Amino acid sequence: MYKSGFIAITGRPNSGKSTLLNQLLGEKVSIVSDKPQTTRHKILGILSQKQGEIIFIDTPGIHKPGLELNKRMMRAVYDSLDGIDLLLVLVDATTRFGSGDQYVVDLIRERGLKTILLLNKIDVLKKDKLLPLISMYSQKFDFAEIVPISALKRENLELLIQLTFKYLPEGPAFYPEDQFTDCHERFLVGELVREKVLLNTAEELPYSTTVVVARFEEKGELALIHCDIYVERDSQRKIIIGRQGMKLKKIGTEARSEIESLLGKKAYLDLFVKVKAKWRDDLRFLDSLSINSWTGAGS
Ligand SMILES: Nc1nc2c(ncn2[C@@H]2O[C@H](COP(=O)(O)OP(=O)(O)OP(=O)(O)O)[C@@H](O)[C@H]2O)c(=O)[nH]1
Ligand SMILES: [Mg+2]
Repeated sequence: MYKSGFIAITGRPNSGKSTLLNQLLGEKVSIVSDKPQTTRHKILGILSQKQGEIIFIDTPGIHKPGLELNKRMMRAVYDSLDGIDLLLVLVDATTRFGSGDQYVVDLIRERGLKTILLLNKIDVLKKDKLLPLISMYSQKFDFAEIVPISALKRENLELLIQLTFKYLPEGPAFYPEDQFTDCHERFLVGELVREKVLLNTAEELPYSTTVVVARFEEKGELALIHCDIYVERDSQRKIIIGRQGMKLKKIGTEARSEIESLLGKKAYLDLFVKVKAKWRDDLRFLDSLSINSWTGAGS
């Protein structure tokens, strides 16, 4: 019996959702960083196996939104819960249960979806912490399963895939077998640049940065790419550029190497850093950043 269905991956920022998606697929479709609120959109990852097709939806971390950007991120979370067959909730098992976790539990209760709880990062968890955590969570909600995993070290991921198939309905494949995401290359290129900015900056900069792919042109064996990195203040622009442009150069080198493996060709990458005050509350600018607005060459 061939099965197929949609599974959303939710949880607090930094719990490891995007790491899990990438490891499940064996492909990098969603950027990862040690900074919270890395993922800002719904990202589809498609896993085709003999038994069926699982369509995973990576989502932004659940947080209380203030600015318009954060409201839209939370809307993406709620949207992704509509019509799914199963919910995966990730918890960073190494952090203490707090109000943010309660917020997640309340959301799950409210939705009443079939839910598997994943206690992530067990590779760095003291063994004696696991059982108390499982018993605490099982009192909070009637989870279909509770599975300790390490997304990073791929512990229990095969088991997780088999378990998820158990909860999927019989159905046809929705995507061609070799397709592993619905994201356009142009979008992924911008995300890879943003990831390298996140990895090379600290404090409020990751939150205040976004990337716009202004040019994406493939000419035979070469990709010509021009990205604008937006920050909110001139002081932030200076930090990203760094002394004698060294930081921007490092960001560019790191991003280009991954872009080249993504596209399977040489890339010529131009990065510019621009200031756009309060862009996170600018409705029109945010509209222009939405995945659906990506059109043009290569998309
Ligand atoms: N030790 C350990 N670290 C992990 C594991 N999974 C993820 N991480 C780390 O946790 C951090 C956050 O990972 P992400 O995958 O970006 O987390 P996320 O839940 O997608 O975060 P947001 O997109 O911000 O909501 C990164 O530094 C990962 O390397 C794990 O199993 N073990
Ligand atoms: Mg993420």
